Amino acid sequence: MKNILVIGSTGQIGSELTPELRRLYGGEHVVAGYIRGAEPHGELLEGGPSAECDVTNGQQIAEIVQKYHIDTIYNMAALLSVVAENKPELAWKIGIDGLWNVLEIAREHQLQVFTPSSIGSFGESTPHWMTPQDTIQRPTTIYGVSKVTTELLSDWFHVRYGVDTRSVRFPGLISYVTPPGGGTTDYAVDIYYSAVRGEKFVCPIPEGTLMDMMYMPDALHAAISLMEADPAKLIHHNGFNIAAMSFAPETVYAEIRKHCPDFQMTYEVDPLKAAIAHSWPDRLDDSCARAEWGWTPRYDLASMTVDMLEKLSSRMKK
Ligand code: AKB
Repeated sequence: MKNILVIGSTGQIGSELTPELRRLYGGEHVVAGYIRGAEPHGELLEGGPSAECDVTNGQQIAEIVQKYHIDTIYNMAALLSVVAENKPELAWKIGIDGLWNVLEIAREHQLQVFTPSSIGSFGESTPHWMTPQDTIQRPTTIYGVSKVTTELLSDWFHVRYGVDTRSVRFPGLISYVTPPGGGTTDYAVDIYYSAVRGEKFVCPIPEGTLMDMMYMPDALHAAISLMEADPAKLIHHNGFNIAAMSFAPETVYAEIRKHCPDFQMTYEVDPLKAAIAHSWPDRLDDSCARAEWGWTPRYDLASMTVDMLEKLSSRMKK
């Protein structure tokens, strides 16, 4: 039986990943790690053990690993791209110094580690259409620089010390549970909130800008199935391209209007978000993930939109 620590359990992904891991492995086997000021509440607090766990504090992580006999860490602590650009030192401290702490503890205790990478690990010079698994990675954001470093450092700990490190490059993630906050792809979540509230949506990303996106249930499924994958079948370990859908603002707007015909959208482009979005791929080629560990997404834009609108509407009525 696995004993799992989720670092960043109250964040955008952690707040849904932790309950899903508890459902699969049992509540008592999954520790929700949080930082002061972002304590768990409700199901996250009640569904299993929780512990203060600042990724920049190696001693704290080591104590939790020992206390709960942890064998697996999901290291979800990170700043998203726009926030990182405004707080580069903090982004590095959390993303890379924090990762170093996690990997060192993993080396000592031979733990399995998942640390997300992102479409942000690519840059202008990357082929934008059907971006290959192994290609040019010269990002121009600190977020991207830290994600490439995450992939390389995780690979290095695997090759040098045999640590079982694994990761995927997440697209923009869309969910009705915890709002993202500070990413370039956040508009693709915000647009659903505006539609359900009956408000006009002001889009910060220019018309025609394609980016990979994914519904949160598929993202959770990707992380967990990669961690469960047979190591003998893995050629890559870190930075797997995964893809589900790719769209521009006008495409998701048109899809939402099929269900909310009065919904309106205008553009007020944010230059930083537009520049970051422009440097990222339009569509990833995820054939290595499909071949090596059987990755397949369950949601496309149409099925995600039906589910998002239904779930958000019922949450907002409560
Ligand atoms: C962001 O926009 O920063 C993230 C990402 C794609 O990594 N959602």
